[in-house]
Amino acid sequence: MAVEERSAQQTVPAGTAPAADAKQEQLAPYRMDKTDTRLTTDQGIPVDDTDNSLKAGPRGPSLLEDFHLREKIMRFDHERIPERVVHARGSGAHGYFQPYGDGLAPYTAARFLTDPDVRTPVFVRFSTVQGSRGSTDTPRDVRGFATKFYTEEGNFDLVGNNMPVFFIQDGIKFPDLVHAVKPEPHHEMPQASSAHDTFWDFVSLQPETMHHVIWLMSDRALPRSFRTMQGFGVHTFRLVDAEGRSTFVKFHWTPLAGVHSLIFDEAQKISGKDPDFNRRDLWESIEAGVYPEYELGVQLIPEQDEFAFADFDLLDATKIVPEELVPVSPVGRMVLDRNPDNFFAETEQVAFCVGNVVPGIDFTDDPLLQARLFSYLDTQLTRLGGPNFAQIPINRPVAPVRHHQQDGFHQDDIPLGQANYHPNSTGGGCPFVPGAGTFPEAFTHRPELVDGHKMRKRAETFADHYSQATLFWNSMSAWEREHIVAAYRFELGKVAYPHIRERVVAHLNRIDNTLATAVAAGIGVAAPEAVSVNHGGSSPALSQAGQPLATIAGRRVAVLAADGVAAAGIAGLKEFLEANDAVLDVLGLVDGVVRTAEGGTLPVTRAMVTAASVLYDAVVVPDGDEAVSQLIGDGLALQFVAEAYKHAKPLIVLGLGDRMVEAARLPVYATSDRVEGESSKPIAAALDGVVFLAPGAQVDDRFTKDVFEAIAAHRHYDRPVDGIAA
Ligand code: HDD
Repeated sequence: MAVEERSAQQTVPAGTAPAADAKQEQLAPYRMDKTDTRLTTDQGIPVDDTDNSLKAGPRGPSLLEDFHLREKIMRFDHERIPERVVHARGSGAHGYFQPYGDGLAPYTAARFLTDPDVRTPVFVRFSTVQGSRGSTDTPRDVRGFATKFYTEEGNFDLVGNNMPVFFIQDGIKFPDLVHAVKPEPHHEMPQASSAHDTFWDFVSLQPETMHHVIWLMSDRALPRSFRTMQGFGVHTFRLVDAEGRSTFVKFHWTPLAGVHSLIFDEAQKISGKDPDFNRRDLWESIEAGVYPEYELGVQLIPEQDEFAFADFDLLDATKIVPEELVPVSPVGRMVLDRNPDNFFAETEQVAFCVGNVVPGIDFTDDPLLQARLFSYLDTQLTRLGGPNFAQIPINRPVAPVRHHQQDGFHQDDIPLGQANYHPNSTGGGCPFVPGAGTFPEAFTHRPELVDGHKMRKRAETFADHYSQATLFWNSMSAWEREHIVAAYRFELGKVAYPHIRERVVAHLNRIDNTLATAVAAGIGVAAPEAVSVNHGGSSPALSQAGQPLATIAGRRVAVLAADGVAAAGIAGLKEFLEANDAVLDVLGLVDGVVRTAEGGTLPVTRAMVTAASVLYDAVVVPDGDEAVSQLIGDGLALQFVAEAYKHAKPLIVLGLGDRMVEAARLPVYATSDRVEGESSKPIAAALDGVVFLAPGAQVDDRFTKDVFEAIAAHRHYDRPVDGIAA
């Protein structure tokens, strides 16, 4: 729903005089007048010159009376607001959520979750956590996944992350965690990285972090795209029905494009080549009509099963509820189909709050959640300059707003009448609160008996910090484990203090001895002696291996090109990829066009020097004797192919392009296999995600099927890559 439509629904408080209607014009959001395009000041005064300040003579001093100069510079000086203390870097998108059916009707009174005819507008902001607003998109980090549902009963904010657990159990530790992971206070380094002393010092002294830390060391911390990462509400919430009966719930977002990640070397290179990598991908996908889609799933746990899980406490945010114990049921779909009109007005000014819940959803006593209920409201006071941030268009509910709040910085409303208190008779008693039990739509906190001594104490059911980290480790495929070990080695390799490295290895040993030993071997720490801790359990749902090969939508493919390139194969491939919502960029040695073997020209999307293999999901090596010879002679082109191979990406090799695979010294295709002038592969053959098309062969269904599968798989980690120089 457009901002204009939403704001139009901001109704005047019930009970105000009809004369109020005339005033509503003034309540509309501040808008530039687009009917007259001439420049004015903020006060609407037409401007005659915005390029020269008012001076005493052309070479004379500037004059204080130049109100246009003063206003222009004053506005510029104050353009920045404080960035978010965490999650400062983010990207947003509009869309909608719609339930599949009424399956949740027995559990919740929230209509937006139970009525399949209700399409609820949403705004989602994805973010990194550690870095500043201008930091890179691809550090090893948790990603925020915050969704504002503009429901007819008010705003519901699901402020989650792309990992289902959190570092700490009690919100009182949040400032410590954030201080430790952010750049160190004495020199403000490193930016957007957990690979430093203070982070590892903190986590190794606070072992409840160990489960989340292993997620952070996994590929989950390097999402290929916001379109290909999961989201989790993390805490256990409650669904509440109209009679006040409650069911525990965990919220899950699953991307329909599959769950895919970068590898760390690639992520680091992308930080230099395109620091906006994930932001650009989200923007361009939506512009291209390839809308990111996510399925909302729920794990439902009956109230009486609160203590049914022997190994963990539902109120402990460092734990998951394994899907093997409680399956995730799909309940609806979210589609992101519109980019923001203005980054600052929407993405920067959106204010999420975990406390924004609507009737039908309620909290639990999770001590992490409870602290969040305070923090989000509080932080906006500084960030958005006062208490009226709910009036900013992106934060306004579509539900009507009626209350007695008043004044404060940036009050956009002009409240009418005398009645700014309750109860009143000067305003006809409005807005009023109907008598108890006569206003079923009202949010009613679920009555709950609370009985306990006042104390600062952690429940004993929160005491196990290792079993679920072990579960995660046990559930990983071989390549996922390799990546995890490499990540620990990298991060701890940046830690200067040996005793911190040793302490972390000791914790890892309580997760799994092979993990601890492998990490220790890379960081100069003695291998720890095995202790019997691994319970052997695993949860296949935790692994990213074996994603469904359902789609290649939104994938970016690069074809290298030079004069003499055979255009026919490229044309067939392009048609196939575009029909499947993937993109094919032609990268030339220079910009412009290349001459084709067929005698025509092929436009170059961009010069290779402005691109890099790390920015693509797959690489095509073209056919054409002359073109292949030129590409083989170009170090950048050879590096492009070798690096894509090393990063386990699909390589599509057309005709004589296989000479280039050989020149790049890739192991998949030895010279001896190839008969001079033709490919040894009959028509099309796929090997570890390298797909060949024989010279002169047509792009046919067999070939495109191999291409589809190679790209849909995303990465091919079974390849031997250690010896590749890239
Ligand atoms: Fe938080 C922002 C997610 C624990 C305090 N948090 C923030 C955002 C996300 C999360 C996605 C960015 C929202 C946006 O895009 O504007 N935070 C989480 C999750 C947590 C969590 C999934 C654990 C389950 N957070 C957490 C705790 C506290 C905070 C325990 C404090 C006690 N979080 C904040 C904050 C932020 C924030 C300081 C910074 C900017 C903002 O709220 O609006 O209030």
